[in-house]
Amino acid sequence: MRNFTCVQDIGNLQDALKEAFEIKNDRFKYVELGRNKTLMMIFFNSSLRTRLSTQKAAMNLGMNVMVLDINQGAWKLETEREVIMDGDKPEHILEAIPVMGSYCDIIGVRAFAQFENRDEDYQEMIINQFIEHSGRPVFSMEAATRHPLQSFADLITIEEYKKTPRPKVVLTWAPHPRALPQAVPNSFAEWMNETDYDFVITHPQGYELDPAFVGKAKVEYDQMKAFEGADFIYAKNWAAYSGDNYGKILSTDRSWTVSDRQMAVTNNAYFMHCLPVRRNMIVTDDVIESAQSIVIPEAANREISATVVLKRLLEGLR
Ligand code: AN0
Ligand code: CP
Repeated sequence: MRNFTCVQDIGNLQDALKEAFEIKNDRFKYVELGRNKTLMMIFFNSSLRTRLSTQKAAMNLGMNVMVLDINQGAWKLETEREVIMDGDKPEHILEAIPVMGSYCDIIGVRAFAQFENRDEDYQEMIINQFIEHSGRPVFSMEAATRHPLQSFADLITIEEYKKTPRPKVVLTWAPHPRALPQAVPNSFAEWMNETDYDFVITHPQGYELDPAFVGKAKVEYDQMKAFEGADFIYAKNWAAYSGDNYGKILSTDRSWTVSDRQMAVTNNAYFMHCLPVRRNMIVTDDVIESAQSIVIPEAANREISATVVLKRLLEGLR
């Protein structure tokens, strides 16, 4: 594998899952693969899980790791060409990227949607500049439109917990006080659409995702109807995608907060969320603390998805 930014990069999902369970069973199996190889993780945005699980994955593979938080200690980076750099940004990303590439073998990038210009976000300008100019394999640690390490961990988790071959999986919008990117729901939909699960998306009017990600998923605007008979509930907030509303909060309706009321109509569904989660906005204390909540094992599987991805990127170096 050369880069990892979307579901297509991982190829056959059954093979990827097989590898994930092999690694989960013996996470140091490939500890020689990364000897004297250096991972560089570049964060334009905050992180707890991605930072720790990806570093742990690199350690499982015997790699060395360097981490840079662009907004804490590095020079602020200009990202546009032809800008007269007389403002607050002392360095251009077009120099910074090849310099960073010269110190490492593989680069992970976290760069969220900026919500200034939908086309720029959906063209994945930042991560694509890394792919083009670093000379290294690049993987997404959540880019503007996708979070594939999360979605891969979500898939692993569903495979571990499912009780039927074709579970009903429901992605539900839930309220949040800040505008959040569509990367997690887009990516989750993209991965779910590659499975044969019964996959449903529910959200209020106006929160339609990019049709390219919705794909063959069923969209149901009535949250209670969507939850009926569900085996997995995957909650997430996102800001609007459509037209002039791009990046806007259109609703904070707390009747969409996942509570016992909605969980009661499911098939004793498991509750999932990528975390970090705001309690009593996205989900009630009772639901997230219930026996059906699998948010912690889901987060733990981030180490596994990252180990598989780094292993494949390392294999691609040879
Ligand atoms: C981010 C998001 O919604 O994309 C990261 C989630 C993994 N969440 C927040 O910024 C709260
Ligand atoms: N789920 C996830 O990516 O968490 P962090 O933002 O803490 O990395």
